[in-house]
Amino acid sequence: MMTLIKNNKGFTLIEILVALAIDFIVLAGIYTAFYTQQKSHVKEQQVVDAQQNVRGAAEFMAREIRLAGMQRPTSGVAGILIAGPHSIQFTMNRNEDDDDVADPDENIKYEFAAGADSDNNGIADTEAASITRILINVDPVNGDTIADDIYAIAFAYAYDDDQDGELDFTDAAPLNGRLDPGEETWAYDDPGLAAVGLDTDNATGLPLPAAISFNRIRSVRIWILARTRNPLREAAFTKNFVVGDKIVNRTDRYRYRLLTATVKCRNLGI
Ligand SMILES: [Ca+2]
Ligand SMILES: [Ca+2]
Ligand SMILES: [Ca+2]
Ligand SMILES: [Ca+2]
Repeated sequence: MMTLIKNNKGFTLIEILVALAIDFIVLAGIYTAFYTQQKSHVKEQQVVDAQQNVRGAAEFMAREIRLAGMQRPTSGVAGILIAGPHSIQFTMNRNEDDDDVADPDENIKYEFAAGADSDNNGIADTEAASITRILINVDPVNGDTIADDIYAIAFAYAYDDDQDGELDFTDAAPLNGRLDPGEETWAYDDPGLAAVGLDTDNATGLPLPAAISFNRIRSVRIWILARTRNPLREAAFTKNFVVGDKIVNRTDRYRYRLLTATVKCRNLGI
């Protein structure tokens, strides 16, 4: 008679351990894949945040700077009041029922938050700071934050000093080959030079032959360099950015986003 020999001993301890070990390896694999994906997702999100942060700020500033000089009042001046390399202040009359630039949002200044750039070089002293929108008619010192995690900021200004309706450009001597002939000249008012007016060439850092009155400004260029909130790279990485008249060199683990915008000030020069 044939006896069906059945192994009814169940699993041995070794078999159970092997099975558990395999389960563990599989689970660890799944977890690692998930964790890596999650980590890269978080990193990507921070880069996107930095990008949106800087783009939002630049668009907001550009929209408002475009209004500089709108509806000039018969008394007082509307236009650009400060044309600095790292700050800008301008006025406009937003409401048609008065003739002034005295309303809360008619005199605006953009710059790093108070105390964030005490050596005034356009780079946040603590490597990242916020940009502030100051409503001068409300509080000439403190304003609202429009962007965080900003590493550097710069402004430059193109002008029509000969008033022929075109931006003045460099033609005969294109600044030692640094500019193409016919390229407009970008300049700013260097606080270190006594003249009030555009007195320094943005491309060379050299003084202009004569200071140019702010009311000849026709365009504004903005540079904003933002960085991610946290260091995201595995190892330090070197990169260079042109921010206004500066070349900013960074070697660190952060990711950066540089945004530039050129604003035609339609209300200036009319
Ligand atoms: Ca007004
Ligand atoms: Ca600084
Ligand atoms: Ca011109
Ligand atoms: Ca000056």
